[in-house]
Amino acid sequence: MSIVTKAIVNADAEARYLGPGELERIKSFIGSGAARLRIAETLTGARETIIKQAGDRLFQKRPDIVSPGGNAYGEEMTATCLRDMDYYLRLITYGVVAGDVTPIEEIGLVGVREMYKSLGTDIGAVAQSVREMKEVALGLIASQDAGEAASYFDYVIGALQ
Ligand SMILES: CCC1=C(C)/C(=C/C2=NC(=C\c3[nH]c(/C=C4\NC(=O)[C@H](C)[C@H]4CC)c(C)c3CCC(=O)O)/C(CCC(=O)O)=C2C)NC1=O
Repeated sequence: MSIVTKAIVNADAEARYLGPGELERIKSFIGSGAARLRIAETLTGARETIIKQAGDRLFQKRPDIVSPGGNAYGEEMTATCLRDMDYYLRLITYGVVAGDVTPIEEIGLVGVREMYKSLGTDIGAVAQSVREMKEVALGLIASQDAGEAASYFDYVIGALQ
């Protein structure tokens, strides 16, 4: 749900007009709209490059992951690892467009700790993969949009620590 819909649902539940705080949040949401759409377009257009380069950087720093006995060892497992990175980048574009991290949390972060634990995946390394995607992405995003873009990556990184 976008923050506009959310505010309307809350206000209507109390049969009241939108309050100053709600209007302020909607104003900020609309004010950042052009930047957020630019960011989402860049991330979407460059998704293959971002995942490929970030994956290379991750496996260079953590060769153990793709070595025999590693969680992403072998072509199929490496592909699954890169797929998870693609999932997180996609969810980040949802958050960017919505101006809200709730979709990222609900789709990709609830229960994720237990899930990776049961898969024997080092969740810290998944966080590192998102950090690498952030670094690559920030190299492609206009500098005036970098802060806004970084905040969504940082949210995911924080939740995966
Ligand atoms: C959109 C929300 C969503 C998420 C997040 C998700 C994650 C997810 N990652 C999985 C597996 C996996 N995830 C990884 C990922 C990695 N291993 C590493 O060491 C690296 C650190 C990392 C890559 C950065 C690997 C290697 C597997 C396969 C593990 C196995 O089958 O033993 C699985 C188990 C089922 C499967 O193989 O598809 C799920 C459900 N699925 C979802 O629907």
